[in-house]
Amino acid sequence: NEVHVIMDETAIRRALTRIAHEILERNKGIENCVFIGIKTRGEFLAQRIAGKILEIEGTPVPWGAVDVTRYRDDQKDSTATLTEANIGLEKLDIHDKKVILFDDVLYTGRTIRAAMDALMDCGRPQMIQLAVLADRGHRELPIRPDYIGKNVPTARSEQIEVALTETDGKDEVTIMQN
Ligand code: 3GP
Ligand code: 5GP
Ligand code: MG
Repeated sequence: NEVHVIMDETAIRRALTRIAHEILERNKGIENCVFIGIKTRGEFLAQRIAGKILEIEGTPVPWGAVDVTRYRDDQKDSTATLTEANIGLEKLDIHDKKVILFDDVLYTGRTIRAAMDALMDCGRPQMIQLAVLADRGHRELPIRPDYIGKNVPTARSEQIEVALTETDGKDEVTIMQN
């Protein structure tokens, strides 16, 4: 098993800073935007980029997380909940908002489809955008990310491992050839 580091701590920090600026540029600021991270690691990407935007613009962005495991197309009992994070006890209001979804790795696109399904059940966003730390290709649905940390061409047999400080004690993206 060969393991290669494709993003170290510095590369991850720079990519997230760049994405924060790209989000601000594309949306001409951050008004009316809500960040939603797909659990587990997408949640921390949403939180970190919200933190960077607070530093850059001085504006807090409402952010939360969604667990879509039970919403996937390979599950029968479909329910998902938006969990509030930095916005007190109210439910994250996505109605008429520009929702930016965050995930660590984009692969087939099925998780994102499930997340969009979950969102639509909670309100009607004005728009949905997608940010991912790594895009490994192999889409099975017509889904493309708006913000990409790193494009990582992979074979299906390869596996990307994303370590984040919050969950894994360090920031590192590696690729593993099985
Ligand atoms: P995440 O919840 O932080 O995204 O899906 C559960 C975890 O398993 C994911 O963590 C992800 O990092 C890891 N994982 C690795 N390979 C795969 C894969 O091919 N499919 C899915 N669904 N998860 C994977
Ligand atoms: P998709 O639904 O696009 O096929 O897969 C996306 C989801 O599965 C992401 O939330 C991601 O966590 C997980 N995933 C798919 N492939 C990989 C991979 O190679 N590495 C990691 N870390 N996660 C993956
Ligand atoms: Mg993920």
